[in-house]
Amino acid sequence: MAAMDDEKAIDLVTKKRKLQNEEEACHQIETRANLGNMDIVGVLNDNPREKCLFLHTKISGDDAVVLMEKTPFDTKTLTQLISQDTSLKETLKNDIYSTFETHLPYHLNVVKTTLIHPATAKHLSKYRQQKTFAICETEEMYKNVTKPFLQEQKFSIQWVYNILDKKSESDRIVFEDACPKDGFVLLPDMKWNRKDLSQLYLVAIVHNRDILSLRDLNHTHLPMLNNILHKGMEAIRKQFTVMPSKLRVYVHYQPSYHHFHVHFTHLDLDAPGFEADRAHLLQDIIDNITIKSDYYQKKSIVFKLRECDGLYIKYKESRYFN
Ligand code: G7M
Repeated sequence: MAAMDDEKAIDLVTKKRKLQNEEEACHQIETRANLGNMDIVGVLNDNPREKCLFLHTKISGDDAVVLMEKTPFDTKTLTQLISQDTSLKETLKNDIYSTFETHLPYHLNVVKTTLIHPATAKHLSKYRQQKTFAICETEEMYKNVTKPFLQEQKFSIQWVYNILDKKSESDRIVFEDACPKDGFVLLPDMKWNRKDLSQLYLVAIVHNRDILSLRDLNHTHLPMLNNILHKGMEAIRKQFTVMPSKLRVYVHYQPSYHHFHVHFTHLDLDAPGFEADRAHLLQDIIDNITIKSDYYQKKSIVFKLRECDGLYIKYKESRYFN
């Protein structure tokens, strides 16, 4: 009887391994099919601390950007992580200290890949590692340099319109207020894997298509801003049981895409872009505008630019550069 059970167990293990191998083979073929059709042009950024690699590639002659980042550990898979399926190769032993090169089971060793294809010169510049410089933009500098630059450059925000028109990502929408003036769509940011709540990252995109950035906001936008803050937090509480006290809600200046949107991230998330020279808390924005309607038209705003950014080049050519 015991021998029969052992046999069955072995049979099951063999079947499971076979299935896993088939799954692996299938994934590998898919992966090769996906990445094998591109040529590597060069490395845009290789960041060991953030464990990500950004590549410039070509697909059928078109530029493409491939963003690869190692995914965080998932504590739900601990029993699979600390198991005999994880193999360790010792690389150091000294007294009570040891280090290992670790090979995780296939399904735990995941890299998130984002593909931008066809990519524009601005995409290549956005992901290329570069020196950064702080600009203190006054009201006059915004009028004479930044705004004309934004109006002349054409960085497509088609992805935003696709979301608002329900042509893309409509199945991911967490909440919508459809009012054309004060409404918005709340959905997961492309950066979030939608699994790990401590990495929670959503973005609220407004229906109003006339607001380029923070600079355009005044008291007429208060109903929209309050809507986003309160309805957005409530929707996240309901859907993900993440409390408002665990959220960071902010706006980028300068944003990458000039259609007004608000970031909702988990407080524990070390998200790139919440530094003081880029993130403006939505609550502060509401308070500042309530106190003074033209606060963001008058205020000097400090932000950082990278040396290849078109706007930085414009500033370098301008009389404001020193
Ligand atoms: O820096 P800025 O405030 O413009 O940030 C724009 C945000 O939009 C970033 O956090 C991006 O990860 C996110 N994002 C960009 N694209 C192209 C998409 C997209 O196609 N879908 C979604 N859901 N988020 C995006």
